[in-house]
Amino acid sequence: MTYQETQARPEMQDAILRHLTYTIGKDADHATLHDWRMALSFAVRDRIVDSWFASTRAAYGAGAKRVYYLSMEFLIGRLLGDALVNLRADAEARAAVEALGLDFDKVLHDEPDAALGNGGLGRLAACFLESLSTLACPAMGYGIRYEHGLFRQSFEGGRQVEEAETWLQQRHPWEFERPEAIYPVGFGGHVAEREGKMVWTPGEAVLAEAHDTPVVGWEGRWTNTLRLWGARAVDPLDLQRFNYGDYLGAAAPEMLARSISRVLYPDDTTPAGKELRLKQEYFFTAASLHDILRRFDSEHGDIRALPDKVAIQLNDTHPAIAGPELVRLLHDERGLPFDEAVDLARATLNYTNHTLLPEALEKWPVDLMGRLLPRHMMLIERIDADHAARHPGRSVPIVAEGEVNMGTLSFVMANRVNGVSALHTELVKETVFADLHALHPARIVNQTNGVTPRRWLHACNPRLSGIITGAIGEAWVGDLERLSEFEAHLGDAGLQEEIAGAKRANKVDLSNWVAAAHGVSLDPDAMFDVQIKRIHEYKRQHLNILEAIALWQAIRANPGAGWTPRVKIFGGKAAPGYVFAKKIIHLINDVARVLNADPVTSPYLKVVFLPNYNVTLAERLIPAADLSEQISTAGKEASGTGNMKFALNGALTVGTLDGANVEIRDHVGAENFFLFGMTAPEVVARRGLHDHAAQAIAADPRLAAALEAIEQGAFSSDDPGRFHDITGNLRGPDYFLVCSDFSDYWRAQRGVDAAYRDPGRWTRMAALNTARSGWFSSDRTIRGYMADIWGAAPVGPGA
Ligand code: Z2T
Repeated sequence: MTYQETQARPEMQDAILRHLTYTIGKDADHATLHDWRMALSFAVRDRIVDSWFASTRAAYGAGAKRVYYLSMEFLIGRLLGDALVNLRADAEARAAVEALGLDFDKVLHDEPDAALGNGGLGRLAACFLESLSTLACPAMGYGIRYEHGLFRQSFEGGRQVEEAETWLQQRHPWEFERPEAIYPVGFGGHVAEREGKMVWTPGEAVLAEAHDTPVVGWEGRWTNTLRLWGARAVDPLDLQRFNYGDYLGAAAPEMLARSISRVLYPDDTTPAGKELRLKQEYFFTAASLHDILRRFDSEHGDIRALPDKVAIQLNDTHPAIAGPELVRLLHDERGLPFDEAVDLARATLNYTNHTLLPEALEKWPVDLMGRLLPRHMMLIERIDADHAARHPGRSVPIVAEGEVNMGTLSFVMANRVNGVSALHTELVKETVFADLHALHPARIVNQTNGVTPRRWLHACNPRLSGIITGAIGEAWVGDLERLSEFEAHLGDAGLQEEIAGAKRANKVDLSNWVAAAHGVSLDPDAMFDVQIKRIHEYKRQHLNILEAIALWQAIRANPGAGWTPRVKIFGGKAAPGYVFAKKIIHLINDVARVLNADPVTSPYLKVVFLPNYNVTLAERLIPAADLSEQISTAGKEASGTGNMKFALNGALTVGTLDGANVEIRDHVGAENFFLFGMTAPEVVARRGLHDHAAQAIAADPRLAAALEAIEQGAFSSDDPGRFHDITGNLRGPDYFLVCSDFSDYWRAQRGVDAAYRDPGRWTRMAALNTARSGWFSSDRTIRGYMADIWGAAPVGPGA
């Protein structure tokens, strides 16, 4: 049947067939799953575009203040399902796709997962974009259109293997190329004084080309733009070389230019320190600021109004070069006096800090900065001298020991600096920025992270979402604090049964998927205990696996003791250069192999490490989780956001008083949270004991036996010494205090077991976690940024 032959059909079905025919150029009889997914995506995109234009017009019409979110990372995941949910068109689309004879879920799962980020920082940026649209705040995200996002992970013999990720290999239906928004970005060259003005003549230039993705908010009321820059050569082909027959050399300029947006650096909390990385940072920051000023100029006359009409958020220090670049644009290019340029830039810029790990704070060698960005290096030195002059004897240097401290630069150039949880913000004031905080006591503010409830409850957990809506109506989806109304219904035994049934069905779904995708069978009646996040010593996946080993030994010693069946599920990637983290992955996989093959213990304890953890896998795991592992060394996890997603979906947390765990526990109630471990000040004190690990091991025979089992090769009989680096570290420096927190973790986990053995009690606690997690919506976070940092207001009609 051809498009032309058919008669009237429902609108969505018609739109899908129209796009299949005229956009994809395929006949329904020969269309592949991919063709259908494209056709549906284009049909959905059409509807978003209507809302997009209306929003753009409304923002211009109101002369509204714009918010710009500059981020090296946007961990978006899939877009189709989310867009359908936000447009309230998911049921309609399902019906249309099924009427065309297709499996709707298969079509959705055909979409690649856009992983233009490492972890929490990038996923937070994606949640913020969705909330900015939901709240009708005129905003734009700016980032890099990486050709290759975060690497794909697989395991070979238990070891992590990395492969390039290729999300752009297929046509990407969500973006619009903007050939009219192309800016040159310069590097290198020299600076000369001409008629009293400093003029930078770059030695090379690349083009930044805009690619726009509309981001639709809840109910399609408002749509903002994510603008990602791709790098291209100014002259794509060196004709002279081409004419000499040097075809490879002729394409070299294009290859070199494109390398800037080729690949996402896979390091999460440690800076890459590579020249290409600094180029990426300047590339997207310069293009974004150029674009922002161009838009400002088209709407407003006087550049002095910039801070009234523009608020720029720097997501960590990655775009910190925005400070000197904005000063350069205002002072060098527009002729404002230096002081005024600095003040205007500072009134416009804000900076979010995402980590306290000292090794994570970006520093660039002065000679590299001076070579790549000579004018910026001069401006940084002048900003530094200026700041020092204003605070004689007390100032904190931006440039010291031959390096530019990007955190200090960001702080000095920001109107507001924010932490991402209450505890983290206090620690920011007391540690990294203590001296700057003393000079600028009003600058640091807190904005505790949040997550979008559309993706992280309503879309990924339709069963629980439906139960909540059945009890309190559906207003909670756009106003998550209304989840508190759910609590009054929890006394209803029928409702509790429904909640337990939904969790159980989610666990069956996950088990079926794990069996099909990985050939591992899980028992949906066992407790699903989940730790999913980047692999890092401070996040302490090794504490979790040590507890698994100790538990295995305890079950073996007394199999009949009434153990609570548990499946420990791990997911997460290690930075390719982080050798210790990769060892932890290997250890977990080796332990899993031995434990799962043990006929005595495996009915009670299994361990699985699912490869290639990403947003899509999180959407499968979180609704099926009973227990959320949030076990970082106190003071090290700035906030965490997975912790919020789990609580919202009715998983109980076993966790330390770290990051936003503190606030989660305050909200859900201490009696509904399994707390263990030292507090942040106790951690600092404990580290002062030179033999803290040895003391802890001597005091806990379970810990001692678990370490000995690893050392004796119980999990690596082919290579008993394989994990000596791990056990040696734990017995020695143990900087993250795995040993010192072990006994209390074990105690808390046995409390978890006891609670799980009482299903009524467990379901009540889980449901209270859901009902009391409304505060963790990223809508609340964005309202906070709008009020306390940006001075931005929503715009009608979305308002
Ligand atoms: C990251 O995901 C985070 C911090 C970073 O510091 C870098 C990356 Cl890629 C430079 C995380 C924090 O570890 C986490 O606690 C927090 O919830 C998240 O950022 C969002 O704020």
